[in-house]
Amino acid sequence: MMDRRQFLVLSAVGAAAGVATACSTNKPEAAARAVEVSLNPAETEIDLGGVSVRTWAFDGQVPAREIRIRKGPTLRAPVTNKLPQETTVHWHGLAVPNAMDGVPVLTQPAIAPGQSFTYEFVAPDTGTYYLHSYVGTQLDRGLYGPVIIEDPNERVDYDDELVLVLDDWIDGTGTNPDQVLEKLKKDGMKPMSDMSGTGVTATTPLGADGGDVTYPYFLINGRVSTDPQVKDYRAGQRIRLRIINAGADSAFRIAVPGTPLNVTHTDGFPVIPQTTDSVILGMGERVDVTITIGSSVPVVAAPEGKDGYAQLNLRVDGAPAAVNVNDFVATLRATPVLNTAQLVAAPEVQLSQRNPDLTLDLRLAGPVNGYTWPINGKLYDPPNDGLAVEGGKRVRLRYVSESKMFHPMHLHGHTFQVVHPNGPGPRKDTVLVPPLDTVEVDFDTNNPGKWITHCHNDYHLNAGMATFVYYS
Ligand SMILES: [Cu+2]
Repeated sequence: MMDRRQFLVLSAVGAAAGVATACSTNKPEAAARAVEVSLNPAETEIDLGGVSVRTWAFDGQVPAREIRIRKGPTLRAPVTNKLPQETTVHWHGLAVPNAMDGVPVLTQPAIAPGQSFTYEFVAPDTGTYYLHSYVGTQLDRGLYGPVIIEDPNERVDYDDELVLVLDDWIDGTGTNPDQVLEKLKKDGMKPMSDMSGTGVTATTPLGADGGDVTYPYFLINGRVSTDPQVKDYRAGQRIRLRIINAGADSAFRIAVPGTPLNVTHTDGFPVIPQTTDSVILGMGERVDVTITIGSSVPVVAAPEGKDGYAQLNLRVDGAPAAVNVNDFVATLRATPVLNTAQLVAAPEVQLSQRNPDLTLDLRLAGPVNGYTWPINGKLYDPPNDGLAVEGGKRVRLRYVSESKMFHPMHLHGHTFQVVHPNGPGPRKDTVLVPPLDTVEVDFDTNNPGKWITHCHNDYHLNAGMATFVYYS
């Protein structure tokens, strides 16, 4: 085991050195090293598995090449913008210093075409994260990639690990995300007030409305389901799956036929382990599960309320999988599914017990006036309309949905703790707020700055569904 992990970390440093330099500072300790990874967003041609698209990506890859470092070293990431639009990079889920958060206007001027900006920080927490562009609808192109912060003290109880990045794909298929947003704003959406109910049931926890965009393809690790990625294993191996929903407008329910998922982490932080047959992830959420491989099986990710699915094949001893994926997806859709907000943080990462010093209500509405998604009746207008809080406090955010659509709500710069009726829920940075439901989260104001909180539906965000808290 130790050999494998040492190899993983060494190879990550080697990969970083391949594009730039893994350099040492004056200090001899390993912890003082910096790892440098350059990111070059540019227009490029990508093969999604027999489907060729012209899109925007980091260094010609979708997803971007994995960044994997141990907790400790400084990560330095010079970004050179080769796109025709301005851009930034956001380190989703990582509580970085505010100036490194990548939110235009709020934390930095966007990087103009041809210009560079260097992100540099020490990742404060271990776990499964990702980076993505934070300008316009660029997230719904190919501008995203996994970021794994390894725990040098982690007790290893798996043989291998596999990162799975889920995505909904439309760019380069005759339209692009900017055109999709323009059309949504021009045509508006039917107000959902005339629908009789939300469609929330035991088997459809996010309601009847899966999203605003119809996607021709759903991807795992940049591959369509008709030509999926194949990973080879031996029977009996325990595999840790790190699953990231990098989609823009699609929640996914994930399952492996005949294989229990042992959920160990959500949004990077450990939970009291729970076994489930399937798990649902909103956009921006992550989950780590371990599975024990029996025979060849696909990993299946079915977009909530939409046709189609994404797939990756786990091949055991070279044998093909004997699973009808269409039939499996139909069964999966008709079965209750675990929402990671129901989990409980592992004791070592629970917030200290403390009553909130301040509670802020964020009323989520929409669509109104065609296609806008206000919070507390206002559309995002930085740097105006922020919510003042104080440092050193426990703040409770109440996401109060007055909308008949689900919203994955994300807070930058902190990992909040979901509030359960009888105690702590999981530590997370993105939480599913089902239609007409209220979800409460607590966080400590220990990372000063202006921190956006927003819906991680990229089209809702671009239609105003954001606000920010600020403190010094
Ligand atoms: Cu939303």
